[in-house]
Amino acid sequence: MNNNFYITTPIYYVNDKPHLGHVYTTVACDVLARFHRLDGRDVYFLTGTDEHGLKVKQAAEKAEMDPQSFTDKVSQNFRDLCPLMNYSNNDFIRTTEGRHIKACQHLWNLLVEKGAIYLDTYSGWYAVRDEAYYGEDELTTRADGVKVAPSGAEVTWMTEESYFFKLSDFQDRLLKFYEDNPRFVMPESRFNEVKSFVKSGLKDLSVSRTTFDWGVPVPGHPQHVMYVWIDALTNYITALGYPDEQNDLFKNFWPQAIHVVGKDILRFHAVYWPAFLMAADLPLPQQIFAHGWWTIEGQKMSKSLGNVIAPSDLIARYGVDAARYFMLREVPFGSDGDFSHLQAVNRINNDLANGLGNLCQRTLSFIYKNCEAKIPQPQVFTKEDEGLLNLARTATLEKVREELGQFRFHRAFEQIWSVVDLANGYIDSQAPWALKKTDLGRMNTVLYVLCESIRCLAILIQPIMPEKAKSMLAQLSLPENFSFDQLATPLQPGVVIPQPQGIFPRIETPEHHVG
Ligand code: ME8
Repeated sequence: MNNNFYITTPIYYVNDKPHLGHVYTTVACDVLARFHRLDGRDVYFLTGTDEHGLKVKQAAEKAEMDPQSFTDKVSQNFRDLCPLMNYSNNDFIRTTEGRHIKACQHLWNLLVEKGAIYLDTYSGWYAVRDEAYYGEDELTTRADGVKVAPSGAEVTWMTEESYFFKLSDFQDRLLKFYEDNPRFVMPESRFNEVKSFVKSGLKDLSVSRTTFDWGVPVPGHPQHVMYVWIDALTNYITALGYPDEQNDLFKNFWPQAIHVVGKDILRFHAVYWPAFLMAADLPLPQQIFAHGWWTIEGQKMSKSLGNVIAPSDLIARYGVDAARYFMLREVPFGSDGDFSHLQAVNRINNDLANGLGNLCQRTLSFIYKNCEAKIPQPQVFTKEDEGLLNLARTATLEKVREELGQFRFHRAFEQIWSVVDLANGYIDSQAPWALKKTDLGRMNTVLYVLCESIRCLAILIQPIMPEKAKSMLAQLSLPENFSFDQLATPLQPGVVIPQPQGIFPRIETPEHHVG
């Protein structure tokens, strides 16, 4: 396995405030970034904002601001989320930065040099909301007679002089590449959609606009700005120092890139982006994962419905770590999910308060009260003790690694929670409170095994719930931040632990909140 790991989120449009959907993708990437760092890999994790294009320009006009001041303000909302949601990103890129404009123009010139871009005129149905042209056959007519794209966005007829990218030249090369790289797009069902789109024939892609100026100017032809997607996709290499291909970041990380995106923007990442890179003779990313879509209590998230879930609301209700856990535990990452507060409360109370929280509280309070607050000295381990210790110290990490390698967050968390369940069952069956009266030596062994399980659980949950993990480690008088190879370093008996504090509070049911 290569030791470098580069993971990216989409860069988010700054036409609106961040919501659950944006947080979902970035938290998923953050969990992977943290996991791989703790697993001993060199990680580079990138997120940022997409600040050009007609959609952003129109949002700025609506706000009666010039586009740059508007994007400065809205981009800040996304940047402020990084500490709030505890993202461990190495960089935050904005497409209005000088380094990015330089990278886009360099790539553009290269594509012109290679004969992949030419000038022509373009007419077609354009959806501002999607920043995309659609074919007549893709449109439907709404009850009010307005034509709409498959996404529901209204389209208008546009004619403009435009540069084109020779996408049609890349059909065979793309199909060959897909065949040679059967895990390039995940999940597989989405990869099949991509392949059939490419097989159905690729038309050249209009890659410049003259009808507005909020974009990267085309070198030597500044009345054209670059199509926002050619601009946006380039962010992934700008951040690694492109066009300086000898830069260490670029050399080490670019060929290892994994792009995590929502299913809405898979085509741009799995078809257009690889074609641009092929045309420029640049290496392609390793993989693209397209996750599913959140609806809110059965409905699309939208401002007009007033059902947009703001990250600040999630944090206020559940706390950052529980919110991070819930989003990735509840729904398989490639599938669509429906968000409801009731589900969130049930999941958090069940897995965190009753499951992990209860395990810590029962074990550590018992030790605090009955063992002079000291980690007990174990005696001989039974088969059952060894079973739990082995699951916590070694077997679970291997399973988690395997599941996360397939982006199966929910299954990875299930593996960790099988340790929680086993340990909770163990405390019940071993009943240290009864052993206290009959066999102090055995009681100490049981409590030690439980402390070891808690220690390993704290280490394993670090990528998902970094703050809760720190609190758990502190309750065992351990410092924060353990890499996974420290799973094998057992607790020292005799160490004094602080008075236990509840780490995973129960959440009231939503009805109580509303009142
Ligand atoms: O498309 N459920 O930006 P964007 C799940 N700038 N994920 C959601 C979601 C939902 N309901 N809503 C949004 C763009 N997302 C371009 C990307 S990349 C080079 C350029 C997430 O602000 C999901 O990751 O519209 C989706 O792909 C992304 O936000 C779209 O963000």
